[in-house]
Amino acid sequence: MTQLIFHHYPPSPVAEKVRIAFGMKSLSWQSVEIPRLPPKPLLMPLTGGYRRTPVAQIGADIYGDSQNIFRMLDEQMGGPQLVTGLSMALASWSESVLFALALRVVLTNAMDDAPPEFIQDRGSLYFDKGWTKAQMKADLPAFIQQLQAGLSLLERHASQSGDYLFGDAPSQADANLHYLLWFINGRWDGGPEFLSRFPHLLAIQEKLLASGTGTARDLSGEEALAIARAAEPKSPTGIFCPNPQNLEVGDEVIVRQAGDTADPDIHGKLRMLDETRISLDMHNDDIGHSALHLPVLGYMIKKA
Ligand SMILES: N[C@@H](CCC(=O)N[C@@H](CS)C(=O)NCC(=O)O)C(=O)O
Repeated sequence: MTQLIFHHYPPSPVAEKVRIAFGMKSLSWQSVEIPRLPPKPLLMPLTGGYRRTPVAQIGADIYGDSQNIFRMLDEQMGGPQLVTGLSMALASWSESVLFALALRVVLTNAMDDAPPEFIQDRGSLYFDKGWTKAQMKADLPAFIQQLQAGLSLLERHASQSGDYLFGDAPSQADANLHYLLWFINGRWDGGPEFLSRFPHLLAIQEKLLASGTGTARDLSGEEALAIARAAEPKSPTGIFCPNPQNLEVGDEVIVRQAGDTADPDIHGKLRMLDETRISLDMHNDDIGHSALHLPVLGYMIKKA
């Protein structure tokens, strides 16, 4: 049986970014469906409070954030290598710029119909403090314009890039494109017409969709916790990069999402630090010892 466990919910676009990578690698995986809103009682013991979706698990090693999950897939799951320095850089830009714009467009359009607690929660994660419905609606055309500008840069590139964004084989860069298109197309009434202006991007997405999302088998949240409980973390420990904060293995550290968001602080003991990943040793009454892995880029790391 596959050891790869994926905690997600079907409508999550960031989870879709990873599911499409499972297809690129033809992986078998175990699927745990988590709630769209906190509380997430069967996930929190694994993540020490990290609440974003998706999360990947191998035994007692827990991987938060899609950029980190892509790295883990290449390191541990075999299949074609998907990540390059440039694909990671593109992932960062597509999340911080394009996905942020797409979220504004989709959520502003959904504001009058979606459950208020959902809009409130996502507003606390993604929008500027003090945002109002009226302001979001008034700004909508300006955000659509920016989204169009961003996608048109990728469209211009795709018109000359070959079958995929980085040539003849799919990579993380294409997954970063796919989740944006999937989200805009599926969750905004005006999405299909808006996207029809980007035929080369849509052609890449069609090829990705044809290769699917791998083979999934359902697993309950309780089973996933039992797997973590029965395992010990297997990931490396040590400091493997220049270390401007002079952190040492075993230091109590706090990691939080960069920016002014409602995400909680994550507390743990430093297990491993390299250029792009921080790993924390966590201890929890329910599952015992686990390791939480988060990216460095996009996260503030501080000694507690
Ligand atoms: N940087 C994170 C962003 C993840 C993210 O914002 N995911 C959305 C779902 S698509 C989320 O966590 N929403 C709040 C939630 O699920 O509780 C990543 O790449 O994984």
